[in-house]
Amino acid sequence: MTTAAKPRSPVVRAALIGIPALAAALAAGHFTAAFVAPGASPYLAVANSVIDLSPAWLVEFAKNTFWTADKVVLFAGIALVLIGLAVFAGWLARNRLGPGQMVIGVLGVVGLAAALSRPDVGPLAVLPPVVSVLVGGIVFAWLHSRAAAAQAAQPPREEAQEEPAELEPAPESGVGRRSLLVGSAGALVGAGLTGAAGQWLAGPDAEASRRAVAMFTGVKRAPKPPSGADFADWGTPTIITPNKDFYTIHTAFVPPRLRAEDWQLRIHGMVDRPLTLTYDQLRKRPLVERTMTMACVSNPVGGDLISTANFIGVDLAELLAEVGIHQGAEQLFSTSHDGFTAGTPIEVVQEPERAMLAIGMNGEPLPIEHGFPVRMVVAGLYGFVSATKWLVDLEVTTWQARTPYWVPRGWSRKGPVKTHSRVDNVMVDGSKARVAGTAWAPYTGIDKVEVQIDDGPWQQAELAGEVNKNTWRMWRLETKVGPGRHKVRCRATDRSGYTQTSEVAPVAPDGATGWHEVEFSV
Ligand SMILES: Nc1nc2c(c(=O)[nH]1)N[C@H]1C(S)=C(S)[C@@H](COP(=O)(O)O)O[C@H]1N2
Ligand SMILES: [Mo]
Repeated sequence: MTTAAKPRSPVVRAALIGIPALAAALAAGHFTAAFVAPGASPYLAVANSVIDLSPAWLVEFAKNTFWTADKVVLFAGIALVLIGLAVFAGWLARNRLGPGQMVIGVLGVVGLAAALSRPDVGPLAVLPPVVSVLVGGIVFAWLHSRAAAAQAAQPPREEAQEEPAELEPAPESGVGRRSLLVGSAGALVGAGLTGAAGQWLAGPDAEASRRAVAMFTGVKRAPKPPSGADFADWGTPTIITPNKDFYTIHTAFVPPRLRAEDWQLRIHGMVDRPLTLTYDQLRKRPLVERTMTMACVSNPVGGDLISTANFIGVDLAELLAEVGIHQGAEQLFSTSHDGFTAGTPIEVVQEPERAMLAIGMNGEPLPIEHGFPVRMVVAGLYGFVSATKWLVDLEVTTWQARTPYWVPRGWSRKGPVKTHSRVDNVMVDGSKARVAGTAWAPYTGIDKVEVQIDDGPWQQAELAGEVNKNTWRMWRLETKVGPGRHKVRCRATDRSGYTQTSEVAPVAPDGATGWHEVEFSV
């Protein structure tokens, strides 16, 4: 038993009470949510609500500053705020338990509001935050009583502070001191185990369902890309992007984990014969495979938020013909299980072989983060107006009647992919530069790519073979260069005769423009 122990500082004591109570609360809520509604896990619900309530400029700033780490930054930011509040609650409770419990109550109300506002949960969503508050409150009170027991063994504080010169090392009881430490550590370990169990329980379902879906049979396969369709040895990407490298963009904090067995798609609105499809019904329809390039409107000039896959699915125009689209319909309004929505021009999705409900990607069932079990993919439109993942509802409607997710946040209603090109690589060999890159004008097709070194003449690049007009196209050029520093830029012309403008536009509201330029030296 140490008698020379210094009294614990009030902040350390507050942290030892508050942080384990917080961890226990969140873990208990997460665990409960695994049974009733994974989206109602208080931490995740708050994070998702923060994303939804953030003003457009902040989301944009976070995306531009942290790129795909924006979720990690948000995760850490919320954690820091919560830890601060937990320590504050512990400090408020330095004399009496009540004021500290108040903070827990307020946090509980925030968690409850966030959970209930999630679009992908039912009324049982009240349970996880309520369990959080109860468990948080109990653990808080329990640690508080341990701390109080430790303090009871100390001499009265006032005396000690009046006569600092005579202050002996305050003999806090070793037993009491250890009691709080042991309690805190125990609560933290318990929280960790409970949280992990919740994660495990909520997690494997979707992955198991995805494995059970396995392969698709009777698919009309896409033609193999012709040999020489990429210039990968010159530094371009391959035509097909492996699933693990395919860019990923979604507003959801964690991707919804749906099971194919539970999935249903409602097709309704301005249609003659509304329809509800199960996964089995969908996969029994004629399946086609198409090589398609997808691009994000947030892709900056020269950026890599663009990828290509072999998507397997059902032709959307055929399905819509079956339900019968009314005169005057303008928009196909698609809704995700997580509440995200997109609006696509109805005439675009009625074009044959342009839009699909995809269930497979590069020979596998859709990966969870790319929309398992079903997503939309439309050739030639940015993802934010067309590529709804975890698709659950299709409403045929007017532009007026429904406003999709990104529109009030400052983005455009319409989003045709802008014709673009990018320099992927420059290899210098003596006095020769070998420049290679990618060009895309999905649904129109690339006609020509030109390359300019410094202020020299525009030279026509060699185009690789075309896979189809919906897919990106690789180009290369070998040219003589003198010693020194150089700039190389490129511009594409599509099959409508349009040549990329040099005018620079930002990504919002409807996609960046400008020529991509790269420096190199010889
Ligand atoms: N449910 C849902 N679907 C979504 C989004 C989203 O935020 N939520 N983002 C869209 C955007 S902006 C793009 S660019 C594509 C990205 O699809 P990917 O992640 O498979 O590349 O998905 C689209 N579908
Ligand atoms: Mo996007």
